[in-house]
Amino acid sequence: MTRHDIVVRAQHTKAALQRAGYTLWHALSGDDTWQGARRRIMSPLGIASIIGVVLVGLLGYGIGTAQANGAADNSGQQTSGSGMNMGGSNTSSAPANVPVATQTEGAQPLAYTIDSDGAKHFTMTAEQVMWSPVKGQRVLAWTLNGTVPGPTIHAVAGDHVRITIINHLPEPTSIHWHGLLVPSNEDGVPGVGQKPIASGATYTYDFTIQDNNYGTFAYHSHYDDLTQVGGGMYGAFIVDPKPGTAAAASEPKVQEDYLQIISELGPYFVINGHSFPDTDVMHVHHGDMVRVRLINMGEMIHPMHMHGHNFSIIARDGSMLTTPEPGNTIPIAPGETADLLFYAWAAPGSVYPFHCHILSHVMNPGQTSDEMGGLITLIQYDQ
Ligand SMILES: [Cu+2]
Repeated sequence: MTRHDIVVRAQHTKAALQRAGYTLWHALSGDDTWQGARRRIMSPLGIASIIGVVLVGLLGYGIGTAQANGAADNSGQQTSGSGMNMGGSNTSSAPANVPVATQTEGAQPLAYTIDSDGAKHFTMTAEQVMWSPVKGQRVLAWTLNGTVPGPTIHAVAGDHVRITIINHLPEPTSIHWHGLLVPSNEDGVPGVGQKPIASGATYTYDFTIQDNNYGTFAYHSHYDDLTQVGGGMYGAFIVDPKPGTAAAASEPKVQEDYLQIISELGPYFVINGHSFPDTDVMHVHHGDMVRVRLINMGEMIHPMHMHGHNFSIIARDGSMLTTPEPGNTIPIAPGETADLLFYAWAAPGSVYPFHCHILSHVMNPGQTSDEMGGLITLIQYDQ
């Protein structure tokens, strides 16, 4: 086994460990009653699971230590294990040469150049960084351009686009254009339409966005998905309707337009790469119409509830609904997108939470139940 193989294997072990710890953390923190959780944990199966998790943990630690042996730890402050949180092991097996992220905000607009044939040409680099989901904690992230989420691609229906991916990951990758009606050889699925992009290689996707294919979409890795997508390799792909069309005329007129990409990142629940209290605040003014583009790139359904407002669900998966659906809670499943529209009726100075209603998803590892974390953002009325 080469050193590279050991590193890759350690990362895989880390992911398995993370998932095992995560499951146990869920059993304990409970989408269910404590009595129910305790019964499950004290059952023979529960005890066997705990022993299993501990064994996997010891194995993961052993491999992690072996590969990190002799290499200086330059990753600074790291996730520390506490209680049932397996966070300490998340980073102990991270390759020592992974740099700390130099940016703190993901989902920033991605600039492009215009090719000689008029195509909009975007470029992203797939790379690992140590990312901070919440102050004082770092996790190994698999990213595009060094942030979780990756940058936001913004285009117009009818655009010819090229997207070059430079793979600086220690393993192959590929990118899927989620919700875009592209030829199958541009769809980003290795073994179906393309070969994976090898570590160190560069690959350019090339397609034209169909005229009626506009709305809130996404992109994400489609290789070693649990590690790469779970590690942060995703972003928004927003397509505006063609100017001058009926679709463009019927676009909602909004004063504020927010994007929230929900996911899990190791033991953290994140919106745009951060857990509360470090999530982005949605600033509004009294009288604004506000759009929130929700995208779920995680592995769980999240019923997102908005305090103090009723919203209209105006689009799902990029398609406008013929009849908008009113509500104040929207369960958003893995892979789904939804566009919400609400009227900011309240007085300046008002603050309302928008949060997942599965209460174990509004906690960070190591927090007690009277603390808030995870999938919460605030709607702040500015003066
Ligand atoms: Cu949730």
